[in-house]
Amino acid sequence: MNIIKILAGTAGIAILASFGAPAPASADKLEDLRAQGFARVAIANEPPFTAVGADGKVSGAAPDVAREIFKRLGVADIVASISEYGAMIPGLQAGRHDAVTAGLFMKPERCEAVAYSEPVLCDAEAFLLKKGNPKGFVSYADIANDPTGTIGAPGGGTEEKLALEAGVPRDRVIVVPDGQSGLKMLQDGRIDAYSLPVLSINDLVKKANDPNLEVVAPVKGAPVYCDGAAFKKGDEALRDAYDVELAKLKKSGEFAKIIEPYGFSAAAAMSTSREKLCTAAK
Ligand code: 6CS
Repeated sequence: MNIIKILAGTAGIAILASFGAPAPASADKLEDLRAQGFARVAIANEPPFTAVGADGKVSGAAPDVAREIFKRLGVADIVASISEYGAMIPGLQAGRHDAVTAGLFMKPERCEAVAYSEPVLCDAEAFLLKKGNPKGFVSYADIANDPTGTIGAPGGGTEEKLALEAGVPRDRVIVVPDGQSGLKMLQDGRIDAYSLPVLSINDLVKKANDPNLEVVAPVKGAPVYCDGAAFKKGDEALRDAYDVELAKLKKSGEFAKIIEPYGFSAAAAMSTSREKLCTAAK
């Protein structure tokens, strides 16, 4: 089968155009992926978790770990498509992705919907605010308690859920499609706070070159989350094979070499487990 990866537009979204019928699905998903020659992964384009360059090159800690593991499993490459967090699990369940490798944090309700690998990337939550933090927001509850407070967060993302659970009314939680949009909305005063994981916010600030920004990290009362690669329920054999290679990477020190240059802690991921994260208090 002749596969061509077509880079569409400036978004650099790697779109797969396959010529010839895809390998027929078999009972062995890993064999299917080996025959296909690549694994289709969902990402968000939120550095340093995931990133797509102007040339379409996919990087970021999550895809870099996934690429290495799939290679060791005999799957030559990954082909990424950008998705909103809230659409990743439905896309996986609908067969549009073979895995989600995007920093999709493990939480009990997600663990019921997908088959997660063991932990990969851990991070706390942050607020991006105007310099001086004019409304004094350090927690999601602060925003809920201020009737004028507004917060931007990814659609279907953890920060959106944390804001709603803290009591911020739906009309004051603004869905933001990506980091650059969130930064602009904050700079233009359309939101009071923009919430993403700490490393994502720090990456935005580093690139913004704007002295009128301030970061609150960690957000008071919000847990540290960890992601894993997410597989479709039913693909547990593939997930287990992935975990075997992930464990080898962790043990050899290669896992740290991949993720720590991005700012992530290998020790943080290795100090917890899927079981702990999937049974954590809701
Ligand atoms: O898993 C999530 O929902 C969150 N994960 C990341 C890496 N960024 C924002 C998103 O809400």
